[in-house]
Amino acid sequence: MSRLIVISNRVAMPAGAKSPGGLVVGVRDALRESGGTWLGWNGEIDGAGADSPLSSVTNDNITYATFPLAQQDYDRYYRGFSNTVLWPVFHYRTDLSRYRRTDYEGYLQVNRDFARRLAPLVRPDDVIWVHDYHLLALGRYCRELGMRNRIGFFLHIPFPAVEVFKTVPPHQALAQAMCAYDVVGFQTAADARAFSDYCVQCLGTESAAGGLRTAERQVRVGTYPIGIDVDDVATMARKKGSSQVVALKLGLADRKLIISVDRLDYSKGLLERFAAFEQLLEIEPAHGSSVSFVQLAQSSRSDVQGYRDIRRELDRAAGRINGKWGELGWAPLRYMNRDYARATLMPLLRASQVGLVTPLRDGMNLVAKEYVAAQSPDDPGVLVLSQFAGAAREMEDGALIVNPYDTEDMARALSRALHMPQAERIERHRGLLQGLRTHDLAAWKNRFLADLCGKAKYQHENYSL
Ligand code: GDG
Repeated sequence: MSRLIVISNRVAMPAGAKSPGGLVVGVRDALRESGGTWLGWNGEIDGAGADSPLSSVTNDNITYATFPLAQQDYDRYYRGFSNTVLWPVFHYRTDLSRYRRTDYEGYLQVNRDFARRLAPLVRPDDVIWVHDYHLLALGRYCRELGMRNRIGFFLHIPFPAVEVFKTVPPHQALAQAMCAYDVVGFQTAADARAFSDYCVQCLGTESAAGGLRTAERQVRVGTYPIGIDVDDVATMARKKGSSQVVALKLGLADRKLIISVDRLDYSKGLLERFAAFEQLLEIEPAHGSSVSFVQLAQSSRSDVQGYRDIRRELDRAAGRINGKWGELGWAPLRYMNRDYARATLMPLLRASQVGLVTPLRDGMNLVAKEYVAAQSPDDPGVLVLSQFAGAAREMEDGALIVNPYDTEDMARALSRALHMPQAERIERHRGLLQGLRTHDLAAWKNRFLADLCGKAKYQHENYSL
């Protein structure tokens, strides 16, 4: 039986996060089923970098093979090209992109190192699944080293429109490298189309049924919307949660709760969301003392300039809103930069009346899905969701879809959500939950692997999004 090898920038070790998120669970399940290896960076910086040995730990049928990065590789590959060019451009923030040729060379070098580390681990019938924007070029280096295995790639973030992608100077080389994979998967049909359009228009690649045809191979270009483990989230949400959840509920008294949970990232639209909440207080001052907005923002990539800037702006905006609207015993906006356990987050989502998920651009957005799964079906909260989250494609019938660039639109949606009758909330929630179960985490993994391996055990329903 062929084994699976998963490669991602970071590896989630078995003894790491006590309550791993959806993606980690999905990848581990896939690996456990067929036995396999998860290869990637261990999160540490070490002078030896590419020369340091691979360290391996085997647990529950999975081998975790990890290595450190040298400081220069981290600066060029991770902080530089991945997070100061690809991340902003793929989220349509070309203004934040800072291209440097040395960073790009470092990016390619690390992609080559990943391939070099992979080569001795691979058997001829292994199937290889590569994840995300850090490793766009890995497939190409695997081929150069003679690997003829089935190799698939999944992009977790959006793929931008052709003219936007072209702002990345080495756009041609990157897209060509992506065509070394057998399957290139995206979150939404729009992302898949943007990639195919680019290849046809700018590389002259021939389009073929289900994808593209290059001189070397048939590349399947597919849509695989990532989902969540619905029952896992629902079970966690029903628990009482930590003392922090209890304290929040007590502090709320009869006030309604609007909640947002994000990584602290400029793509998540937090400033625009704060403005919408303020507008709600302005148009309906009665909400002033009857609603609380809690924004949890787990800090991330704080050594990248764009992230430091957004953090400063958010601190300022939160202080201003509370200064203007707060009372001695109450602050309307609670903005927290901490990492919370999932066992705390899920009951918090359930305790709220509105889930406000308004990224300016997002590959999928798992929080939107977790919010719905965490609700009580008898008295569910309402999801207010940005039209620019990949999740909006699946959730437009049940969520209130908003344009995050339109403050009034968001404020009106918040008001509508806060006043929505119970029967309508139940009806919307029922439809959303059904969708979550159809496109869950197992379906995502099975559909991708079915296309990659062509095996009956990964059979799936055909659906398009
Ligand atoms: C990328 C793409 C795509 C949040 N705060 C804490 C915490 N979280 C968890 C959430 C959720 C996850 O982190 C965030 O997932 P998202 O999907 O919302 O966003 P990204 O991190 O940007 O993920 C995205 C995703 O990949 C999967 O393909 O959907 O579009 O950008 O699960 O609950 N978890 C813990 N503490 C926190 O404080 N433990």
